Amino acid sequence: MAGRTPPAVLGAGEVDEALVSLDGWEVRDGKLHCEFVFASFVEAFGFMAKAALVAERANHHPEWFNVYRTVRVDLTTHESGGITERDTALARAMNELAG
Ligand code: HBI
Repeated sequence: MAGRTPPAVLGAGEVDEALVSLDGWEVRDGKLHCEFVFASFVEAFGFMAKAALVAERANHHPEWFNVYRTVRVDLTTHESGGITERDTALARAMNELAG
């Protein structure tokens, strides 16, 4: 949101700690990365639609790539220049949406 102070970049220890409870996520190229595989394209796209609403509400948006029933997601906070609690929060919300 305009005027918000960019959140602090998490240290490696803080990211590792968050990853313990973020099933399927890892750090790749300095971003939180996950590959979701759904039963069908419609399931994958439904997930993306729901995640888009969560992202828009938080004004924090994923980098993602969809092919058929796979959705690859990379999360980073551009304005902070690294992984922040905004990314771990969105990752957590995505895991909940994916079931
Ligand atoms: N999404 N992932 C991500 N990282 C950002 O830094 C970011 C964003 N969405 C919107 C946003 N920043 C805005 O707050 C700024 O572009 C103004």
